[in-house]
Amino acid sequence: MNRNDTPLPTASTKPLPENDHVNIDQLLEELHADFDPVYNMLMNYQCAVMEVETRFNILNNRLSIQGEQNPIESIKSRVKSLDSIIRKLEKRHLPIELESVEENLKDVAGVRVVFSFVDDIYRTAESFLAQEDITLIERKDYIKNPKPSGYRSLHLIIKIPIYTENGKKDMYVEIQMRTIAMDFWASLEHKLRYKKNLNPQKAEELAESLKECAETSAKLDEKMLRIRDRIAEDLQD
Ligand code: 0O2
Repeated sequence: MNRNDTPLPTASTKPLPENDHVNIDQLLEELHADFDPVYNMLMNYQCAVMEVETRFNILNNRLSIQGEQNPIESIKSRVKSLDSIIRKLEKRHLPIELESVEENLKDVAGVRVVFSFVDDIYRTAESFLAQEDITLIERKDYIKNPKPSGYRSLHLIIKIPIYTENGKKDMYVEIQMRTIAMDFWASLEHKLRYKKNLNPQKAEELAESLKECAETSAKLDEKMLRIRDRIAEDLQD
C-alpha cells in the first residue's frame, strides 16, 4: 500500500479495547481519525446525488412547459453502503483504500429516474447531458439492446462537480433511466436474483417467465406511447 493512501477501516484494523478503564477521549480521537475520511467520502457522494437529483427536478419542470405533463414520475437515489463498497473492491481484487474507491468504483452514487414514456427518457437524457459541467463517461442502452435476462434501462455514468468547503470535486454518478414498467420488472427480477437456496429448476422457470414479462411490458410501453401520441394529436385539432 502507498504510504499516502488511506485504508478503509475494518473491524480487524481496530479491535475495541476490552478492559474497563478505557481512555474514552483517546478512543474517540482514534475512531475519528479512522472514520472521518470515510464519512467525508460518503458525504461527497451524497452531495453528488443531491446535485444530480436537483438537475433532473429542474429539467422535469422545464420540459413540462414544452409537453403536456411532467416527464419524470419519480427519482430514487442511494449511496452504496460501506459494506457493499468493500465487498465490491474485494471481488475485483482492488486495494481496500479510499483512493481506490474514488478511482475504480463508478456506481457508489446511484440515481434512478423513472418515466411514464420511453421517448421522455431519451429527451431528458439529451437535455441533461447537454449541461456543460456534466461529462459523460459511459452510456449503456439496455432499452435498445436489452440484457439476456430481459433487463431494460438506459444507463449513464457521468462526472459532475460538487462544491465543498475545500473547493470543487468531480464525482462519478451512475444514472439508471427507465419507464414505470421497466422499473416494476427490474424490482421483481432483483428479488429472484438475490434469492438464495432456490431450486435451480424453479429458478430457471421463473427466469424464463420473467423474460416473457419483459417482452410483454416492452410492448405495453410502445402501445401506451402510441395512445399518448394519438391523444396529443386530438388535443391539437
Ligand atoms: P445493485 O444492488 O442494484 O446496485 P458493474 O455495476 O460495473 O459491476 P455491470 O453489470 O457492467 O457491472 O453494470 P451494469 O450492467 O451497468 O449494471 C449496473 C446495475 O444495473 C446493477 O447494479 C443493477 O442495479 C442494474 N442491473 C443490471 N442488470 C440487471 C438485471 O439483469 N436485472 C436487474 N434487476 N438489475 C440489473 P448491481 O451492482 O448489480 O446491483
